[in-house]
Amino acid sequence: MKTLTFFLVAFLAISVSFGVDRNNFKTCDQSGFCNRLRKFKPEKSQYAVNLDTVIVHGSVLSAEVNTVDTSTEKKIILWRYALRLSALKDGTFRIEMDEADPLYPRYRTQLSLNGEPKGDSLKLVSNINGQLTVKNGQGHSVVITAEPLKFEFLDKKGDVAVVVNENSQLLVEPLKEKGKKAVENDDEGSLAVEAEDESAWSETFKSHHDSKPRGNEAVSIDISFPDADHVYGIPEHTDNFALKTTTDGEPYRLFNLDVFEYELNSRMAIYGAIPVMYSHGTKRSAGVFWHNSAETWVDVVNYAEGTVVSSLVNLVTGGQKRRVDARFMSESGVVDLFVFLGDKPADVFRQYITLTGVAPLPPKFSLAYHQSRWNYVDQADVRSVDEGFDTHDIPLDVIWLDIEYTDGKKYFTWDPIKFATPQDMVANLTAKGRKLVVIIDPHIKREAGYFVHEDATENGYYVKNKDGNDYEGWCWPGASSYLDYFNPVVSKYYSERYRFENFPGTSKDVHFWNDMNEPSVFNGPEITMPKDCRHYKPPQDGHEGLASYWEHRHVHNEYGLFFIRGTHEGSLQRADSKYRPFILTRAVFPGTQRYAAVWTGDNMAEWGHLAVTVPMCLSLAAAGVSFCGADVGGFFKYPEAELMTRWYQAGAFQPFFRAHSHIETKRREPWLYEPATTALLREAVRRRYALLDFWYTLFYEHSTKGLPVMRPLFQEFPDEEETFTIDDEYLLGANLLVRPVTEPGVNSVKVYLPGKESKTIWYDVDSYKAIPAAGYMHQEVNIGKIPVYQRGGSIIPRKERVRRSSALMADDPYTLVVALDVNKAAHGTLYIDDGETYEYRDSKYIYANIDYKNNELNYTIVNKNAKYPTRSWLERVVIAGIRNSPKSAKLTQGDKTTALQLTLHKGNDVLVVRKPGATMAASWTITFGY
Ligand code: NBV
Repeated sequence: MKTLTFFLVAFLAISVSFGVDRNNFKTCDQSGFCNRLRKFKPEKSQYAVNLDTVIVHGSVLSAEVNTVDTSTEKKIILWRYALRLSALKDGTFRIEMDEADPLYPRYRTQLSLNGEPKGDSLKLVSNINGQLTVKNGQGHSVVITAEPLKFEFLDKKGDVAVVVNENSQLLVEPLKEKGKKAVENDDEGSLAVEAEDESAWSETFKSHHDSKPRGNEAVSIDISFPDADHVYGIPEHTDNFALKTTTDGEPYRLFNLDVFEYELNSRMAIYGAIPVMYSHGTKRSAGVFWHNSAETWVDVVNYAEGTVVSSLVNLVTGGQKRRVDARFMSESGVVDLFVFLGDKPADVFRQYITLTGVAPLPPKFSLAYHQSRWNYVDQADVRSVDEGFDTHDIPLDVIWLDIEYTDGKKYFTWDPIKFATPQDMVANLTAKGRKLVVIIDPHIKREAGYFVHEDATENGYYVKNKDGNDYEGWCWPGASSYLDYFNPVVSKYYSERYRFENFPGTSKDVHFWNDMNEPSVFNGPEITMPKDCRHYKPPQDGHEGLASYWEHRHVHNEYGLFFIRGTHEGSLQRADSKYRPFILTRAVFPGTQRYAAVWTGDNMAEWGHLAVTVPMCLSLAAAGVSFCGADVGGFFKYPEAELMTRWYQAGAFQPFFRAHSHIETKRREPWLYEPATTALLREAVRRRYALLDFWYTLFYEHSTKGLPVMRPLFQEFPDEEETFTIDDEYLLGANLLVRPVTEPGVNSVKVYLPGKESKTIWYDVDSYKAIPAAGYMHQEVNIGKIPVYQRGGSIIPRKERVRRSSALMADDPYTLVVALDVNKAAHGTLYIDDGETYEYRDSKYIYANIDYKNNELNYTIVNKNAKYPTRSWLERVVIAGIRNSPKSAKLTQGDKTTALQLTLHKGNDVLVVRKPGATMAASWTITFGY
């Protein structure tokens, strides 16, 4: 107990000192493989295709690749590899390369793909002079140079869009047996592979020893993006959205880690790792997805950046100005690279999400406002916070409970004194349409009598240490072990803990927050699990010893995904798959979006941390995770009124909107500020609720079309170069441009309004004032102003009667805001359903097109057999940008026609149609007469 207290005090002490303790985390130099691979710069690639072995069948080209010793006349084969190039639907290719006959199987990432990717046709077009050309069904080709191996991916016009192994950094380190010199035989004789290096078999970081039982097994690949101005992606980092050249410092690191008090503008690893990268330039967008779950480092060289390094490299590339090169280096796994040929930003984002899956339609409450704190201390506290929102007329959908609700940090239990009657607490919330979210972390307290621990010990459910015994680390509960979710039996056991009977006090209105799932281990190397820990691998004949388990090193970045998959499964099954689960996760990996929303972890109440929420969420959204947000107000430290106000205003326009704070910070529920500030916070939350149906429609469309909800400007304006590096503003869907104020003490901010060329008009949503796009402009911002602009040509649904929770607004009427474009036309969509079940899958929803043109506004339900009997109706239509006032308007619905009242607000040219009263359950038309 003493050790535990000492440890926790020390831990909390670190957390109040502010600033990341860099010593806890490796630099590239301190990581054996990163250091080794960064030095690997062969003059030419050692890999060559054996042309006699090439087979093209269906959508796959397969061939043997060899590394060859060219130092002698004889050209001796050093090692053999199996290569596959597959053509996939939607303009995607995949390169896979593994050892032809590895000593043990090498790990292939298991969960990130949403099923087996669909193949396209692949034809061998030519095979001459050591070059193979293949073509997919869409007219993209790949030219493979056999020796040295190189892949050139050509767009439909025949221009090179992506090159792989241009810089000869393709590498698969062959597995070897310790103590024996690895020998590969071939027809010509045999050759010993390089002499043994001691560091290959063990590594030390601080006091942590990594036994590396399989030795070196790294993989790497380099990719060039000709014509690219920038590359983006590879979240999660605190850097700008457009990635920077790394050769003058550290590469970007992808290794899920609990880095508290993370630094800004850093390439250090934090909680999430998504190895997808997109390139963009005026000519095209392209992308790659490096499908690997081991620790990964990524180098970037942008030749246009003009650094010393890039100008040196310019010499190499013949001064080609527009080009970005990248290199992915992973500690283990196989070479598995998807290539996206775009050619627009929306195409590459979609190509990635086609592989890894969309975020399913979330329950509607989860898009509303969430109130969290570490911790609401007891039921009385929860009740008073809940009531506080009502007293102060601030809508709220969810209250969150952090780790202190448990009985001594034993998950799936409640503190018997502070949370003695959780059912009552939940009932009190649900009476107002509110929900509860409780935290479940992956560490399991090693305490005799705790059922999870007993079951896990008895049945061997824990991750094992390097010697094969249950691994024991330190976390919140003290001595802890970690369930091995890689074992399907364990995963099932874990999911079953969520059954209502196994977690009494919970109901369908209680949802889950999965924290610390990197996994965080306080006394582990880099605050995580040792890499030589052992995970389950399905038993297979002949697979013994090292072949019978995976090491944590192979699966690290995927651990958190297995964990949340279990939570998702459990949340579904507890209510017979009737209700949509809501889960929040901190660790991130490709595919996470299929199960959970993501927040950006332990940020700080500082302006820089507010600003970074935009590039961080933009980058996650491009990498498939649209449901993203940051702790509103900042986790550590206390936000003074101005910062708190600006953070609420920003959060109200980001997908996941939750206030959260550290246990040691001053309480900060909105009414604890001066009344003037409380009013501003209230207003920000109310603005979120007014737009909730807009958000819900965007998420519905994400689930059907796969495009990010939060978008960089260049996704919609791909030819406008100024937008390529803008990451302090963004679009929600295609039509709402948001430029949150993230600077203190300003009364004006610079806003870029794109679309000059196409004569786009933007409407300030507060005044409906039309602003023709002309690039940068200055926007005045008093403390109440949130710079948000609606794109001309769009229609956005709103609900103006804001109530205590979103559920209470379900039947409320709509206001439609029609913002006209230069042609006096506009289009929008609206999605309506019950907000929480899966019945929409049986047509119990409404999806409508709303179109304004030729003096007519049409609401047309698109799903023909729509069976959702909404009671919502049309309360108001606002038409912005109308010059001439129509004299009359009439509504036609079914066989009924009604005359409507109109008011024109001159100056801003806004026409308001009052109370049309049409039901939203059937199509209607409003016709304007002149
Ligand atoms: O569970 C406590 C916190 C939580 O409030 C926070 O949001 C997480 O990111 N958790 C981390 C544990 C450690 C915090 C120092």
